[in-house]
Amino acid sequence: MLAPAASLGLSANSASAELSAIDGQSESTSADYVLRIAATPIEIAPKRIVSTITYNGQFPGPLLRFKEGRPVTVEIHNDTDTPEQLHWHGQKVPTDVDGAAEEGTPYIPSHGMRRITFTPQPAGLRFYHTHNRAGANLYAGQYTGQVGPVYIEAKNEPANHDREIFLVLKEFEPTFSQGGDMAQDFLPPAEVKELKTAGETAMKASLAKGMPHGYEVGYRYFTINGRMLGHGEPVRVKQGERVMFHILNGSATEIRSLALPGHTFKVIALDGNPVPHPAEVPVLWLGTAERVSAIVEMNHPGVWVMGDLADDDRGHGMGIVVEYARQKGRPVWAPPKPFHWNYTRFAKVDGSAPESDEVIAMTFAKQNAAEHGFNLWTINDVAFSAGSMTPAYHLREGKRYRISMRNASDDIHPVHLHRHSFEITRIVGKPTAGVMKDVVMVGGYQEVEVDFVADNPGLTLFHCHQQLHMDYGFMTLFDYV
Ligand SMILES: [Cu+2]
Repeated sequence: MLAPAASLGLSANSASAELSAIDGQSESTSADYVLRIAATPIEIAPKRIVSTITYNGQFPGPLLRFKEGRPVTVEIHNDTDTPEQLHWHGQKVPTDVDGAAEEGTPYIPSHGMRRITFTPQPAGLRFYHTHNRAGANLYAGQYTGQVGPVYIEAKNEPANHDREIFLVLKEFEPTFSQGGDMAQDFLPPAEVKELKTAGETAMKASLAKGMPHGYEVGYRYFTINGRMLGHGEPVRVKQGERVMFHILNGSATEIRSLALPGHTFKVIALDGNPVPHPAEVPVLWLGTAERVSAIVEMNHPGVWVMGDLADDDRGHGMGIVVEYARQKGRPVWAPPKPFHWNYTRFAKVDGSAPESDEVIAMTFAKQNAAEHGFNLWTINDVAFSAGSMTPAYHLREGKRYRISMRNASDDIHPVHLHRHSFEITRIVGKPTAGVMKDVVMVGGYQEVEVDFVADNPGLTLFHCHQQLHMDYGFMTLFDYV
């Protein structure tokens, strides 16, 4: 799948001066990986071909396998008319590599390229994706097919499974609607009355003024690994096999679920980080950009649909067939029993997190339809401005910070911190410890606390990973003093 740089005949003059300045390497040095950003057609089902922007002409982008701590050089070519950012999601990398304009990463110039060298870390399931703002443009940012998985092998990679399969969940052909978002109640209920009152009061006032609901995004097609349900290669398994699924929600905006009738998922890692207490669950829930690594023991022969719980989304493609050897017939779907997705299920038993040195308090709020019909999002009443890009929080290296988040909206926000991992320390009204992540879903009118150690100096972006939310204000910057 991956062509070594040399075989693509890269000429010395294709490297920009800027690149030489960044990594100081000679232009004749071969890159370990080459990624090429371009608009391409992709076939998501027979004769159903969508136009999107991809990495190397395929969706998902090629799986990049790195070894923890072994430096790699990646050349990123941009064959589009728009300068691009490629973000190494979930990795502890410097700001000039991370792939966020807000942190000062240089753009990959339109019809140009950047060559970067970095040391992959930490081990586990990561990914790469565009970090461009899309705003009202549904052909930009992560609405496109610019998503690909990364797997960083640990120095002592455990082999507790027979094989591994990567699944990337992704929708295509987005459109706007104005009906308000559908409520999802898969998180344990833990609404804070004061937050609910604030959110509902603001919404009522806006609607009373005659405002419509702010725009939401819906999709026509749903895929796993770029194919609609029934139109890709099935996952072919044998009875008794232990299959490790590495699952990535590559959506721009959607929270996804996944179940396999008659089977359970033993969750081993969240966002690539091993959990202290692996546990079996009947269904997985993944906010935008979240990853789950889970082992399924294949002990229920048949031909099954592994799919999203939402009938409509599954009916429009969000699923993949799992087929046991020597089994025939139509793939069967059956919904699991109602189940609450709770990160603490995988947390330390009776463990407590270290004290933090400082608490950063944040309240998230929505101003309904306030910006040209789009909801405007604020953190402590401030909507992030791409114009000023002023860091709002100043960190000291080595200190442990607690971000105490209060969500005064009914939406679930998959909140993401760049270049650092965090530990969930309080959720659903209870203290917890040991679950390390880089995205956490903050439920409607709920509170979540996460701790991180400031161990990677430089500008650091914090934002909701829902593209509509991050593009309309839901973002802030940390810097180190
Ligand atoms: Cu959000």
